[in-house]
Amino acid sequence: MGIVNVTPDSFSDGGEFLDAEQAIAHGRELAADGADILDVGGESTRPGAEGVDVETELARVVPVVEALTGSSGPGAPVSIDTSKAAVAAAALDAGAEIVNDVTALRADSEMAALCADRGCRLVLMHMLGTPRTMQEDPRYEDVVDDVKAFLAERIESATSAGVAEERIWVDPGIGFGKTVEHNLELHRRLGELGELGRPIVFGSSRKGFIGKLTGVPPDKRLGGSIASTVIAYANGAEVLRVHDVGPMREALTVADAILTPERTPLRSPTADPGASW
Ligand code: HH2
Repeated sequence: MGIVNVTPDSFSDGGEFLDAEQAIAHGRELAADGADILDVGGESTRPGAEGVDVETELARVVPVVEALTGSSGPGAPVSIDTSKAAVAAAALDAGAEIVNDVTALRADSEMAALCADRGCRLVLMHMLGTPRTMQEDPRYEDVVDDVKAFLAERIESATSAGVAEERIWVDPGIGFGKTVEHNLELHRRLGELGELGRPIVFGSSRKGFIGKLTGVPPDKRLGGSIASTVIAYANGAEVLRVHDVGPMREALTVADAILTPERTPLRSPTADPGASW
């Protein structure tokens, strides 16, 4: 899942793709690099972020979703990263197929019915508190058990509102109300979320815990993001939400070959003097 942020203030690429043309070009590039899904978002959820109003978010995302879907799009399904039902509805109308709601249907009382009605895929993510406050001393009894119980309750809430269970994906919400140790524990014990019986989405790309471990700024966190994403994949994540699709795809292809050899066909490397190694 390649990230297309149409925002002025996202933590790692804020402002880079605010202009619709730039965001569309970026989405096409991510698809060409091998993204299977493009996740378009018009509101930053970084720690401390203020929300944006619905008109602003609509104006940012709808032209981008329109251009990246349909016959002129690059062919990867689009997900809309929003917690507002009006934005999700407009994005679905424009061609999006997945709703990625970081509040897991808690922010907008219309969201569950919309997703049930449209039959779209739905990502339910764990977050402790709100983006404005979530990093102020987050505490858990046991982070993995608590995240799992939360997601089980949100699945129940979504299905009782009419969302088909097989359309739901779950996400532990790396960085959303978690200390470095909470994030690391979620990597180590990610397999326990498999007991929810739904595909796991995992988004650690360039996030703060990598900076705290390595001391490097967001645009230099590729190495740390690869380590985190590969371990999440090895521990059961099926959808990896990332900024750097090309290098991540290569890392996951190699990881996949090690973990499941029968699934990986060999390719001929271009210009590789070391190919016979
Ligand atoms: N993380 C961010 C946004 N949306 N959605 C899911 N399902 N999982 C995540 O971990 C997740 C998400 C935050 O990252 P980013 O979009 O790069 O930054 P910002 O919120 O500042 O735009």
